[in-house]
Amino acid sequence: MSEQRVAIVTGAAQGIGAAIAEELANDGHLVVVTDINESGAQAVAARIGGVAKKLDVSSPEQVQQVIDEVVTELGRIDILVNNAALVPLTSWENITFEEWRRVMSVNLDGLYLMTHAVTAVMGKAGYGRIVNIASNTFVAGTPDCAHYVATKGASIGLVRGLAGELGKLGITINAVAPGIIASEGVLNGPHVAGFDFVVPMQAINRRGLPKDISPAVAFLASEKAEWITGQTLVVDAGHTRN
Ligand code: 4PL
Repeated sequence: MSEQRVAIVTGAAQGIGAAIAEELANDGHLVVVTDINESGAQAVAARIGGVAKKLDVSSPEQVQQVIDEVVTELGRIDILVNNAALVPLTSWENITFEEWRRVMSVNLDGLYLMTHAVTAVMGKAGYGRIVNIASNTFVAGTPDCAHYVATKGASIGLVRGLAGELGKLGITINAVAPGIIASEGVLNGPHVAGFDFVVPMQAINRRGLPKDISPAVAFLASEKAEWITGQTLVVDAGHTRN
């Protein structure tokens, strides 16, 4: 049994997930770096002194396997950060039912599978911190990713709908909603064009970085945040304000 708190971060091989993994490690936690990209997860884990696990969060079998391994090997799970997601840019007329289903599978089924498996472990211990990475696209109504925006709204819905049940078990659940961030995923994809019109709308006019998001997540994942649950914290340099 690890004496450190054990944190699982999904989609942690790069971008916001990797920054969160590093921040949690700097806070003294033992971080399980999970990603569908196994070599990427291993590189992050080696850098921060964590443990890597290959994981596709849309697979019920893989999720149960990884949770069982973490409990067997480390003895506890204190923190879950649901970060893994597909982030396509597709106009509505071009979203096929296949693409819709794939986005729901990773972004929503993944939330259910990870959260359901982890709360069973946290509930027995009477302590837990869960943070969902949502997106300010749910606030802004960003076009050309309606399936993605729908899943990010649902991730906020899960936080609101589940907080009451989890509170009785000593578990908090909150969401952090970033704006556009210069992550590998954004920089190497079509969303990179969004900086041109989003940065001028921000109160702070530079491109956001993964390390601009991770402190908010680490706070909500800390013991100090005991009195905060069922909430969504928008972390977008003031792009959206409501
Ligand atoms: C404002 O979550 O919040 C692009 C890509 N632009 O994924 C996002 C904004 C993207 C966003 C996001």
